[in-house]
Amino acid sequence: MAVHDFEKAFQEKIDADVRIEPKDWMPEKYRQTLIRQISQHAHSEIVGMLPEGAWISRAPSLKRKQILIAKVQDEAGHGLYLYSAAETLGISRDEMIEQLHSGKAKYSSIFNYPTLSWADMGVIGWLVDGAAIMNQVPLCRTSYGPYSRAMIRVCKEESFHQRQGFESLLVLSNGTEEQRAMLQDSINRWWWPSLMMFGPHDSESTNSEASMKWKIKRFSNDELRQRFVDMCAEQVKLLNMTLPDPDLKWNEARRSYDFGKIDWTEFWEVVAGNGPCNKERLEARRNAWDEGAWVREAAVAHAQKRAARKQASVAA
Ligand code: BYC
Repeated sequence: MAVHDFEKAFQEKIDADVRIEPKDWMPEKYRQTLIRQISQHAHSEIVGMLPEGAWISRAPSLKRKQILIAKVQDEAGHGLYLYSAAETLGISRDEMIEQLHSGKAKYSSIFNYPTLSWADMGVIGWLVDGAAIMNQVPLCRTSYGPYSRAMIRVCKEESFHQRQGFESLLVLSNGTEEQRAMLQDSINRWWWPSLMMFGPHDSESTNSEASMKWKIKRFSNDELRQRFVDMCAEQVKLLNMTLPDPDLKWNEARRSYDFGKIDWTEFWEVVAGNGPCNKERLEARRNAWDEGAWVREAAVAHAQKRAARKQASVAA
């Protein structure tokens, strides 16, 4: 078959919602797009552990500390499922990590903002995990089999994360004046960066056209962002708080909320590595990698010893 015929057969499979599996033929650009998106997603999970990890030792009670530890561990697990899914496309884990550490691979802009108060833990659960779920539920039906299967498990855990976040905010919202002020301040700081998680406007989204054709993405950045705004504009009322957007207004004709302009200059600055915590985050990841070298070496030595012992017992 000529390449053109392979491409045609590939697109027909996608159109018929048949999953693409690792050994199936796929266009090189499809493979590269998936490696880019899945590895960036994996890096986001791993870097995403840092802002929350900073509050484990400062959680206000044993119960909250246990929940936070479990959540951060879940995120490590998500990173691992996703690195494994990306490896099925022919890139090694070491290469992906190297791309993160050298700054070649991106990770979500949201994790370059600092966590300044305890309320940030709940607000990250509500807004950041909420945005993540909005974006990731459609990925459970993405066209690449290993990615879609990883996302099913990730989404189940993410929805629990979101609920625990909102529950902790309900407690704060019924607390003292000081706690309510801390909560409002946290919402004010996280709202706009959460909207940026969905990526640039559709008109600026360079990867969307191909990703939609290949059903890697099933909804556009702006569609998902709008759904998120509509959801949060209602939920914030339950907290008796406000979203920091004077232009947020219900539009009866569209049956959606209108909202204000996103500061895209800030977004691109953060993506380019100039956000408040970019340097700190990458340094933390590089240090963790270097300090963990002995663990990786010990694991390899142990595996080799076991393999040699097994071979010796088979030969005997
Ligand atoms: N931050 O063409 P576009 C989590 C880049 S983990 C940084 O629309 P695409 C969580 C984009 O990469 C959250 N960069 O791209 C973890 C592209 O540049 P390149 C992560 C961004 O891929 C722990 C350029 O801008 N979620 O939720 O079609 C605790 C143009 O964009 C961002 C995922 O990774 C951004 N926000 O669409 C709690 C989900 N947005 O690569 C929570 C999977 C865009 O061409 N990923 N860029 O140089 C996706 O669904 C898609 O990749 C995106 C972007 C919707 C994010």
